[in-house]
Amino acid sequence: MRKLFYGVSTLVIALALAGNARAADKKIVLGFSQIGAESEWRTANTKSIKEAAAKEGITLKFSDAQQKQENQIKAIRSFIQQRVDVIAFSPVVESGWEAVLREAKAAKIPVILTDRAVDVKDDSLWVSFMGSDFVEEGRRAAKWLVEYGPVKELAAKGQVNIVELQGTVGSAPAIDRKVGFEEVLKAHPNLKIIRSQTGDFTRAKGKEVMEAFLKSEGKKINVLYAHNDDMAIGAIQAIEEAGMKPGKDIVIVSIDAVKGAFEAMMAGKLNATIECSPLLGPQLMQAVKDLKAGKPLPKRIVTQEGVFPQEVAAKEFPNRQY
Ligand code: GYE
Repeated sequence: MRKLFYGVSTLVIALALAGNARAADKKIVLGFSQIGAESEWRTANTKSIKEAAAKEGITLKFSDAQQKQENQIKAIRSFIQQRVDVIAFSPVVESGWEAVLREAKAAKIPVILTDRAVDVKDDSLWVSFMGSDFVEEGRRAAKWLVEYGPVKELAAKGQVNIVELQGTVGSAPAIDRKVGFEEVLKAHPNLKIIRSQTGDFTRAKGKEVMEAFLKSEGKKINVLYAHNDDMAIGAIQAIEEAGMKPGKDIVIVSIDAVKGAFEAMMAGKLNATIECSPLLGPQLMQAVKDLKAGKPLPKRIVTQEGVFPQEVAAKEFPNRQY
């Protein structure tokens, strides 16, 4: 009897140990819903996330929503069904996430927001938001602009006409970059936004909308403020095709600081870019590991970034990672 008891208990202990070892070996599974591939920024962001997951040994289930919210919601539902350990996503727009986030919470799967914020009343529906301060980026663009020599000269003489290419309608960066920019302009009544329209963060749309601006406003346009570099690059093409000199006839400031912007600055066609780092992969993987280890995450993790005027482009270019 005693022998049998020891035998059984040894077996139980052995099984428990094996089970534990397997649990420790088990890789963390992260479901990530990406917006799409609309810009150089986004491509760099995807690369950063994939590389960081591979480096940390985290199993990444990656889904591309092709810039559609409905696809992101579908992807999140499928992550819930697959019972992933953590869900992370970059919400294409701010609103409309309550239902699916409640489903994730009910399934006890923590959600991390990367890059863009959501607008939900119940903050307990997500654990942490990591990404840039887009309002501050808008402010930085405007602050650079009001200090830029040629713009100062124009403003001393009269009205400076600005056209604005907005990002995706309803997205956090489009909303916030407009707010921050306008906030600074308030103290400079000679700088006026005369036209503002979305270019959906893409080169093609940026070009198309700039063509329309040029058609209706022509030589009146002094400044272009684009919510990302890709739209600025598209607009540069439109400006050249209209027989004007981008960076000279029209001063251009945009946001992201991707390589394409540095190339445009070195060619004298873009005047400044405000940095917005897409390299969120390493900090996302750290947060996922911390979560699984039971460590509390800060509710907000802000990315550190700078401003790059044309004068420093050639010197900075070799240091750029995206
Ligand atoms: O600026 C733009 C991209 O959400 C910060 O999305 C991101 C923005 C970025 O398409 O290029």
